[in-house]
Amino acid sequence: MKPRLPAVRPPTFRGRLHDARTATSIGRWLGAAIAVCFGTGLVSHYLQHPPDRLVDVLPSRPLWGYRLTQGLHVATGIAAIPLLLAKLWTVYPRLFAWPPVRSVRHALERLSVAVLVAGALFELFTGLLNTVQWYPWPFSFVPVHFAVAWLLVGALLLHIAVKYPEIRAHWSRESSGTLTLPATDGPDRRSLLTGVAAAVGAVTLTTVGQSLTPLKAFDLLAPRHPDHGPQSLPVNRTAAAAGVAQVSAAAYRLTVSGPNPYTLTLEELAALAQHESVLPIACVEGWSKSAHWTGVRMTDLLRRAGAPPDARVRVTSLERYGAYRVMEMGREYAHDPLTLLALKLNGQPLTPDHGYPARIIAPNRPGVLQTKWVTRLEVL
Ligand SMILES: Nc1nc2c(c(=O)[nH]1)N[C@H]1C(S)=C(S)[C@@H](COP(=O)(O)O)O[C@H]1N2
Ligand SMILES: [Mo]
Repeated sequence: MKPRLPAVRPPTFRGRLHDARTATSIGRWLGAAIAVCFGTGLVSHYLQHPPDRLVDVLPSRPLWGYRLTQGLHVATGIAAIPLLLAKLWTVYPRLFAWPPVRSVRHALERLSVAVLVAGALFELFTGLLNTVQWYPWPFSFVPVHFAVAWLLVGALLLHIAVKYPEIRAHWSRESSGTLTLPATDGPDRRSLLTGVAAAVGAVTLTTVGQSLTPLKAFDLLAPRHPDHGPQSLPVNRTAAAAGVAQVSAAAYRLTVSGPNPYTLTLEELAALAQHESVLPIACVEGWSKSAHWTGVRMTDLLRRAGAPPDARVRVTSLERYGAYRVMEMGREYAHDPLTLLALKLNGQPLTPDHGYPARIIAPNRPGVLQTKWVTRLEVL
């Protein structure tokens, strides 16, 4: 912070914990976390809600792609919480500076800061509550979280542009020498930064095991543990919660519509060529886990219906209501040999909560689109 108007700065805020060097140090980590969170958020959004012209080009590889990007999205969002709090604490004396507006540049800066702070608090708060599936607000999460992300990134770019001279001046330790402040970091700043790093490390270590399974022993704070659930796989929405009654094997039918429509019983489905895929469920809420799936290749089912090799498919669940009852797959997913209508999980028939008798499992795909209790396929 260049002490441009030193007379109005309350003396209690002269310490190096509230200066521009500290704000820059924390700000660049916060900026990096927000950048990764934004980029991976875009990936997640377009995989879940692709515009029509993207549907057929969305790649089904790498098969761990969504697991990585969504794991990073949630991990960087969580890490950004202590970073944002520390950054706000560092700069808050400036938020109450007087006079509130000194010039056009200053007004722009304050406007960008207002949008930036509100946007960042909103995104991290709604994102964190989404990981525990708690929605104490009247709007729907996805479109609003997506829209405010753009607002936040716009405000961040404006902020960086307006602050560029200060950021450059305080980027490295040596540059503090251009100020009237001492050139070396004192123990105050160093201990603040160490404390912030420790907080980031602690929240990361106690949550990242929800998707980075080698660290699952430390997963104490995440809402899901990768091992907790039937067949050693978490369940996002149980059959009871989805209103799907116990499906009887005798009554179940898979109907496939297309040029040559057909219907199969469960026995007939199980008699078709079975294949195994090792693929993760990667939930948008941040947990993910790999599993062994056995079932019929989607591409075999489509070929049998006379589908052209670039056909899309619409998948419908037995679930009566709910946002994930119907899902569409572009051609890359539908014709990937790893994409299955799975009947078994880790060698056992699916439990009702994992989608008995049949569910979709496809590579590089958000968990919400791995439809459970599948009863209908339509060649599009
Ligand atoms: N029909 C249907 N399929 C669904 C869901 C759902 O609510 N209804 N939830 C999805 C979500 S959000 C996830 S993360 C995965 C989880 O699969 P699992 O419960 O077998 O782990 O299932 C998906 N399939
Ligand atoms: Mo999910």
